[in-house]
Amino acid sequence: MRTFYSEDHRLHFPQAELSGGEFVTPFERPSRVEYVLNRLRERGLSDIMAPRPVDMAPIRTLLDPGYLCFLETAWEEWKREGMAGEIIAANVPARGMHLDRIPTNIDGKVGYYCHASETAITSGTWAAALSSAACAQSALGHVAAGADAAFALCRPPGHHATADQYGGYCFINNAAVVAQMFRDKGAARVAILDIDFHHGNGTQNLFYDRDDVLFASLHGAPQEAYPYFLGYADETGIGKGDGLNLNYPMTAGTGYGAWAAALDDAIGKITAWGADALVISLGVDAYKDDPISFFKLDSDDFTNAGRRIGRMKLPTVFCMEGGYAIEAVGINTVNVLEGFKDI
Ligand code: OKS
Ligand code: ZN
Repeated sequence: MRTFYSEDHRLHFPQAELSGGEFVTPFERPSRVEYVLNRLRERGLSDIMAPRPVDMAPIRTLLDPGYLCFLETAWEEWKREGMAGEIIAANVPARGMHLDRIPTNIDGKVGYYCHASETAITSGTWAAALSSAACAQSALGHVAAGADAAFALCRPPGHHATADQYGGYCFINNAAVVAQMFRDKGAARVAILDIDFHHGNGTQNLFYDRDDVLFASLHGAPQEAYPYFLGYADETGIGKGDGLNLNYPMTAGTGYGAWAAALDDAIGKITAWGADALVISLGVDAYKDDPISFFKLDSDDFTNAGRRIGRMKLPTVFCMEGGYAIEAVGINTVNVLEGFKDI
């Protein structure tokens, strides 16, 4: 299986993440990718290529123009305003306020376009987010040209990003862009299966009312886990998208038995629906030692999950999402890919 990877991910490396009331070195850091690359090579998956330049057209189809313009210019405006540090949202529109009037001041705009303040923007964030999307797009191109599957080693990740909000370390929803491009290239029904520990709120939002893209997500229950305000089982889609949003929230301590049962249920529904292409939001933070998550999967369980996904025999694009148990991120990610190939 070919991997698409860009060194430009390094351009996004904030000094700080707001966590537990302290500034800490971000969990989502450049070295995560090095562990995945090393493991790919160690296992002989050394077909690793740089992506082609990003294609803005499908990104513009899916995302809000004001949001894209904000991401492109935020750092410049922030500096022009004399702000000393990295961009961190401090004021977001809350209950009882205007949710749709965009401030002109950059500090206000940051709040408008952000849904979670742990995520900082720096000078290189936009370039890195574009390089991440480019990896996803090239992986899609490889599969559209006839490969069974491809792996986009995306960084920063994407599944929390909506049409007009960043957060949860995500800026551009790479998996959503791939799904849209599968559609544009003629796939009638595209399924996105999100096995990251966190609910893919951005992906859910983007396709909630659509009948051409099914979204299924296995995640920590929103009462207990970020993103807290979305991801309940009764969110099933709306209008013609009704029935095509499948959430599997699970409680703290969930192990592979219950998790795999949810995975099999999702796979069964994707198959019954008749998907003809598949996008996997591949986070490995369901791992037992992940520092910010609470499921109990072992490394071997990721191989098994990959096997189950492979049995669908669909053209598949894997997009890297989360996973922060740094020593194990490479092993767990590559285990999914190897299980998939194995079937
Ligand atoms: C809040 C924790 C923020 C978690 C962001 C989750 C990022 C992730 N202190 N998403 O899949 O891994
Ligand atoms: Zn995650």
